[in-house]
Formats: sequence, C-alpha cells, structure tokens
Amino acid sequence: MSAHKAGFVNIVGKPNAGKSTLLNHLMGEKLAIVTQKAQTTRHRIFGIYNEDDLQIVFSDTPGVLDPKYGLQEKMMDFVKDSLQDADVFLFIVDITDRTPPSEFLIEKLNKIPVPVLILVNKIDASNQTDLEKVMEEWHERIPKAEILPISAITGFNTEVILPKLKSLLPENPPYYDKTQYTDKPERFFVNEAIREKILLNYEKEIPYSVEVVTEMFKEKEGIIFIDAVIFVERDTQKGIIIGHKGDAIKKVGTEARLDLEKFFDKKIHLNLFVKVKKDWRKNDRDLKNFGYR
Ligand SMILES: Nc1nc2c(ncn2[C@@H]2O[C@H](COP(=O)(O)OP(=O)(O)OP(=O)(O)O)[C@@H](O)[C@H]2O)c(=O)[nH]1
Ligand SMILES: [Mg+2]
Repeated sequence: MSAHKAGFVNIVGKPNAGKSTLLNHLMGEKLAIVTQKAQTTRHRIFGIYNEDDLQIVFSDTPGVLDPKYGLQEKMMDFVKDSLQDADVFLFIVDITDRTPPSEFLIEKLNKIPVPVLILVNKIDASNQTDLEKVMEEWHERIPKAEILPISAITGFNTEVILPKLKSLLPENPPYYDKTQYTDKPERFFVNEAIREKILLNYEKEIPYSVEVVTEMFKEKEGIIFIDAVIFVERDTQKGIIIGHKGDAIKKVGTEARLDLEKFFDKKIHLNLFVKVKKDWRKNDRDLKNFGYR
C-alpha cells in the first residue's frame, strides 16, 4: 500500500458562493446548512473525509465580508484561523455574482505559500462566453492558482477535485480517528438544522437576529428527545418567530425534525422555546456563551 496522506483543505470565498454546498457534496453528507441567503454559515465546520490511505480535513467557513457588528467580527475570526492552517485552499467563486471580488482574499491567497485551487461555481447557471471571461480574470488576479469550472449543485466536474487534492497533500498520518467525520458535537447539528429553517421561513433581519441553543439531547429507547431554545434580540421578534397561534414556529419545528430524523437516522421528539436576549449580537459575553470566543 502507498504511504498515507493527510492534510487540511480550507474552503473559502464570499458569502453565498456555494462553500457549504460543495462541502456537503464532497462529504456525501449534509454537514453544513445551505440557504439562498448570504451569511448562512457562522462557524468553522470540519468535515473529515477518509479513505484507507487518505484523510482530508475540510473546513467550511463563513463567507468573507466587512464586519459591521460583533457577531460578524467573530465570524471573520474563524475565517482568519482558516487562512493560517491550510495545506491547500479551495477558493470558491460564484460566476453569477456581479459584485466586486474580495481584495482581502486575493491578497492573502497570493501571499500564502500554499496551493490554491479556484473553483468557478454555478456554471449550470451561466454560459461559455462568461465562463472564459471569468476564468481569464481570475488567472490574472491569482496567477499561481489552478482554475476549475464546476457546479456544486449538479456535481458537474466535481469528480476531479478529490484526486487533485490527494496529489497536492503531504505524506502524513491521519490527524483524526479514521471513523470520525466531523469535529462538531450532535447538538451543533440540531442548532444548525433549526437555524436553517429559520433562515428559510422568515424575512429581513429576523434570521440574523437568531441564535439557537440545544439545552437537552437525550436518547431513550431509540428516540432522541431534544429541547432547544431560539434566542432573539427583541420582544417583537419573539412574536414574529412564534407567529399567529404558533403556526410559524410549528412549521420550523416540523421541518427541522424531519431533517434531523434523516441526519441521525432515529425518531426525534423536538421541543422549541423562544427567549429574548437583548442585543446579543453586540454583546461580547453573550457571543462567548454562544461559542464565538
Ligand atoms: N445554480 C447553482 N446554485 C448553487 C450552486 N452551488 C450552490 N448554489 C446555491 O447558492 C446558494 C448558497 O449556497 P451555500 O452553499 O449556502 O453558500 P455558502 O458559500 O456556504 O454561503 P455562506 O455560508 O452564506 O457564506 C444556495 O441557494 C445554493 O443552493 C451551483 O453549483 N449552482
Ligand atoms: Mg455556508
């Protein structure tokens, strides 16, 4: 057998580029939530891909942005971490995104002596002329990078990514137990499943004002019993989350439960509560309690 290879492959890019979609696709498992709204991912999530002679520790990160409040600053701290410890970068760009690229990322990736693979994503929603133009532009911005057009949603051209990464990674023993596929505990996936449904079911600032904490996760006779709290910033938001006669929160609960039953492959009993924690996004102590350091 050939020598074992292992390393860290960090997925970076702007909000909404398709980073989490790609992580899930490469892992064959829904580890990271995906929505059409920017700033869906708030934490750094490891997805650990294992073969007999290979371990790739993927890290999915929040999209790179200019922070406007405490929570976003903490989110960018996760991004900065991920710029420190990579063996290879997967830089995802969205071909349908007409806004200017992140100069911050371009500068970093040019400076760091680590291979960069630029994945021009969402080509299913584009055409050949635009693709050639965009690939040329990226070649000029980051000359050392190899550029690959893909569609993370349809899987087009994604089969070349793993072999390419394998060729770039160093010989190393595995960093994690080979049966482990993520660094996150069960409760994290519960919090995220609920947050995804909130992103999908509510408008404007509401999803961004929400944090979810699972307070109980207990398995008994094949059923998982979960109590989770949805924290909002203001009383008015609490009313909106609950909705008329509780219809809105009931919908969130049902949708999250169905996803979680699939993820854990068990029956789930899910209780949701809503509480107000005034302006938590700007409060350092609250942010720390919610796991943002
Ligand atoms: N058409 C098309 N849409 C895609 C593709 N990949 C992702 N998307 C969509 O783009 C949106 C954003 O996808 P995410 O995976 O959440 O993007 P992200 O980069 O993780 O976003 P943040 O976590 O907010 O930084 C979702 O609506 C996806 O369904 C693709 O290849 N083609
Ligand atoms: Mg994401």
